[in-house]
Amino acid sequence: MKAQTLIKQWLSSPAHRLIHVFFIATLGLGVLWWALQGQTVKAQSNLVLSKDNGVDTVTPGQTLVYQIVITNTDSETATNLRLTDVLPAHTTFGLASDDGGYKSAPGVVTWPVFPLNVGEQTSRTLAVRAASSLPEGYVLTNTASVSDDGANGEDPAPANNTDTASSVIEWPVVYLPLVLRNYAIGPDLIVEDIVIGDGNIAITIKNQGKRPVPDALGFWVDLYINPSPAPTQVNQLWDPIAPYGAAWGVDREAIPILPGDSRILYLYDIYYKPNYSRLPVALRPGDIIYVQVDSYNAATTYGVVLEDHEMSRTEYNNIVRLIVDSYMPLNPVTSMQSLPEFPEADAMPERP
Ligand SMILES: [Ca+2]
Ligand SMILES: [Ca+2]
Ligand SMILES: [Ca+2]
Repeated sequence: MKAQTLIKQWLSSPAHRLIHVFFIATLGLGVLWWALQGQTVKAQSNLVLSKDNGVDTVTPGQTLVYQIVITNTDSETATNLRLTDVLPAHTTFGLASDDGGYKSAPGVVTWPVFPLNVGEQTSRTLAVRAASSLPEGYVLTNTASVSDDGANGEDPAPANNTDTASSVIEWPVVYLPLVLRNYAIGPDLIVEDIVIGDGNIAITIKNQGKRPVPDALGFWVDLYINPSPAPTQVNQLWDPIAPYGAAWGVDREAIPILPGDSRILYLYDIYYKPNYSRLPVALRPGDIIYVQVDSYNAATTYGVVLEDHEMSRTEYNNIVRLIVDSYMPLNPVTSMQSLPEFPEADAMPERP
């Protein structure tokens, strides 16, 4: 009983309470120290890689330029960084900056190793070309990865050492052949004006295209009076389809014709070909006249002058139509001096 009493007295004494508190506090501090110790941030390097090519869609055959950015976000220098990029299938390697090299067997681009200081950022550029046969909706996926030699500790977040850029193949809305057609650049001859008066017919032809009408070969202009059927295309001479008509060989000093320039042709002028013409005594109201410029060349399907619309196969604009509104006698050839001064030019496509 005496011993029990002594223990009770000790347990309830202030000295015991003090020791008890001290013991609990020491234990708590120890646990706290242990916990903090486990969370202490170790010195290390954390590499972060990001990759982008700036586009979401790409047309077949287009070149894609990828930018790969690597950052060391932690507190130690990273050494001997290895950067690799796995090219997407159906692409062709173009170039890699900073001496990057391509090995076709695994289809991987690698760069020479490099260090990256704390907080430092560096970038590499890579260009590849998408195959021209890729279908609409195909996804080109390109992944780059970086790692260091671990000399200053393991990367604490390896997931962000890799990044992928994806681009979806999108065919152009207007297909390539059509684009080329619409952008054909060449000469473009038109009949700008026809004036009937003073016993004559004046025909203004113009090159409204962006290239000169060349001077290598003269071209024909045909005039059709009451043709049936109406002329609609090149290589329709007036005489098989009209009772009357006329022809001019535009050659010699009339060519070349620069963009925007015009020439005026008259009945009986030096380009008029009486041998290939037959005119009525007079034009009458209701007569229908057609004029076609660059009307004939048996060797081609476009005449002599390959015009922009003939390259692009767009609307043919070389024929105009006119209805005569009043009676007008046509002057006959009055003198030989209005016939060609030069022998028949041989630089003209021969008519049948
Ligand atoms: Ca990382
Ligand atoms: Ca034309
Ligand atoms: Ca033509």
